[in-house]
Amino acid sequence: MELKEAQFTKDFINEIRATYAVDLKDTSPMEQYMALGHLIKRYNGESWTDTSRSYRKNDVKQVYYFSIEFLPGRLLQSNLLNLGITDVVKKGLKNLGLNFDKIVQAEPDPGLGNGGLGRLAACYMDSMASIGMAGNGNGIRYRYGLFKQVFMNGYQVELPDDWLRNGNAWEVRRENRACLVRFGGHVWLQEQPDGSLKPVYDHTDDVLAVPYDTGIIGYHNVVTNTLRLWSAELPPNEEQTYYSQEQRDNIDEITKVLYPDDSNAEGRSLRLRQEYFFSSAGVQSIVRHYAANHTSFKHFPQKVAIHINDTHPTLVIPELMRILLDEYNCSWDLAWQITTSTMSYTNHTIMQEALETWPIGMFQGLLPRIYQIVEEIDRRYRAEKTPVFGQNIVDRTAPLGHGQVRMAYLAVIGSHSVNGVAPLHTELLKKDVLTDLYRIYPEKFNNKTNGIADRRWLEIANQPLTKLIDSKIGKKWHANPKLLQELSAYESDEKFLQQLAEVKKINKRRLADYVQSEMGITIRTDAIFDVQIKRLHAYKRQVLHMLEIIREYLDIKRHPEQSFIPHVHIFGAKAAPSYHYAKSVIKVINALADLVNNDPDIGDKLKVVFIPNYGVSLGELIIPAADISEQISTASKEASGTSNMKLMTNGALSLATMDGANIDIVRAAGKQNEYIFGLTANDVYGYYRRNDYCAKSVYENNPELQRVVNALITNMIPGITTEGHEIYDSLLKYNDEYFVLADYAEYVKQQEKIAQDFQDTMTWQRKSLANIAASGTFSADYSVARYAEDIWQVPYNRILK
Ligand code: NBG
Repeated sequence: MELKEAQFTKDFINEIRATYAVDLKDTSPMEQYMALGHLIKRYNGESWTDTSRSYRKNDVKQVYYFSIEFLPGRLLQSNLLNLGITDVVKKGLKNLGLNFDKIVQAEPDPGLGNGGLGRLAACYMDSMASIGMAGNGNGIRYRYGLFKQVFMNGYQVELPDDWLRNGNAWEVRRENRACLVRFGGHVWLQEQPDGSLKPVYDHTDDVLAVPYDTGIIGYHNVVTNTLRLWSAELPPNEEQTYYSQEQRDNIDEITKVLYPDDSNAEGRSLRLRQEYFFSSAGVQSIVRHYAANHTSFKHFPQKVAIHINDTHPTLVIPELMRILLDEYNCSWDLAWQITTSTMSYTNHTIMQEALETWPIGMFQGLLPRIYQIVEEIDRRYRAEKTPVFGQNIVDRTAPLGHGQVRMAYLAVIGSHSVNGVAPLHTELLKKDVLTDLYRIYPEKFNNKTNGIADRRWLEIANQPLTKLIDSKIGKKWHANPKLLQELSAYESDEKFLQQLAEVKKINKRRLADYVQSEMGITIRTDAIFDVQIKRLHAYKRQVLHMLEIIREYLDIKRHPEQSFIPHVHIFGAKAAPSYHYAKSVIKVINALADLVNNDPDIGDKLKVVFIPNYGVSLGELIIPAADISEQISTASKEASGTSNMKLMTNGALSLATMDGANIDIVRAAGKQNEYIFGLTANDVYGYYRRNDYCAKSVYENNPELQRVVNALITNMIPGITTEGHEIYDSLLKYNDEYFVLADYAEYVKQQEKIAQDFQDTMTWQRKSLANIAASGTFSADYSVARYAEDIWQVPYNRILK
């Protein structure tokens, strides 16, 4: 948008006065941030209205991306960037004597997601708007985001994240678009005068779903899409109904907290209520919007695509069926045809425990009408498929089985497309996790490799690098990130490689300053910054990284005279509060950090930094500073990974197993530019098949490994008696479920190679450059373009191949 500095300063001062009734000099950075947010929202108001109007007027097909998590990160900088007014606003604020960075920091980072899944949903929102696609988000407005993590005596402690305390500058409450969501009660079918059956409800618990909309601004294209998050409230008190405190609490609870767990299906009925709540409210509002502009539902799938992001929103399937059957008198066949042509589903994990199931009793009690519909879907599925595929396979895959409602199976059966998030992951879905359903519906399965929001991870998070790239290849890559490939032309340009090294230094300095001021740890910026940032999970193997630190520590202690390339190990990770083992790993790494960081024999050769409360904003600080990107999951377990892509774009070299999208990164940047080690997915499946993995014999055959693992139980690391034993036992007593010991030797070899290679700055920077240049292909712009073409069948404006 066009904006003159004088206009901006005038508007900003007026906004401050109108909102806070004080002079600018008396405002806090939080107040300045809120005023700025409101002002920008107002500046963008017309574009938002115009976008919705034009979608309506042209009857454009719309995508609705349903996700129980959205992890957008702070919005101020990305909105300024996408509107193209960053410089004007920065200059204006500076001339008013304000500190832009402080204002940026005042914005709370909405923690409405756990990790990759939620962050991906947010990246996709940004990209859909940026390529000019009519894409809407639909989720939950949690009152409290993911817990704030602090460490006390090295243990993780969870504090509430009160992100709405000062209000939310970006959202608009739309009470006039609220709808009722029904839970519980009784339902029966009553014959109507025309002979049809209609459900009658009795004693239901009704909840009012109120939408809060946030404009998602596209990159330099005057498009503003909508992210709609629902909040649960008391219904209007029409019939003078009295609500007990318990009923009020029950309603409040629905949108109070995000489940702090991204892999285990929570068996709690509150989670199911959350899922139905936002699925139902979302579908109701889509149908209402559609019905206001169309007379027949026949063409609904030509106008609406509903995407199910992991299993949590699967109830959109029976909910759309319910509305079409009960409220619009569609026949079952027509309703089913409309529903399946509208729905598509992404699976995000191969971990069995993450495929949600609900006990039928609980499901039926909470959602009686929806259960009737699921039962009918199940009955028809069995009737249709048994004659063709046989009883066994149909029993294994039907929506109802073993007393459970099986959400992933319902999602596959009720959708026209099922995709994995990296080529290996999609293959494993076909071969293993969903193999029976793949036999029945091979045509539904396809791959859509994940992507990231390059503009956030480079232009916002890494301005020094952005400037350097722009100076060489111009700015066209901002809108078409594959053009980063043009940087390859500079691989032998030593001056450029030197500049690249300087940029990395600046970013390392920035992180080092943070670590110094927040944690009191001094780290040297000429050390290798070796970064592992992701949720804490056994399969992601933070333990393997931990063993390497013990090895390095023991090495220096035994040979203090030997030269050692300084190494800083940086972690960011939250553990689910109920995930005991993960919390023990945090404690051990913190204890190890205390030992290493305070040992005078070690000095500044080796440092361990576990930065608390990892999230999007800390990612923006850590990622640009990384030399090494640790992507060391057991092969076959990480569906894709996305921090691997962000780190690559910022010039980090991957220390990685051949898992998830690491495989694609290696293919894009070249194996010689990464550090690859360990078992492949085939190797892992081979062990499963033969059942012959023996962690103990790996241990017994490697004296160095013994020394390292024994450190967990020999009091070398103070304060971890039980936690050290737990990890030790997981490796040796319980036969090392995630093959940490099997991969140890190769991992160490790669770490040694890294230390060697790091000394040759030119070669290192050449590898770094190869990663940056090849990373454009992982932009979410391309990922959503592929979803648009292959799955959603919706148009978009920007040409992306
Ligand atoms: C996660 C996977 C990651 C993947 C993201 C985004 C869940 C359930 N899955 O590997 O573990 O990158 O989804 O697809 O959070």
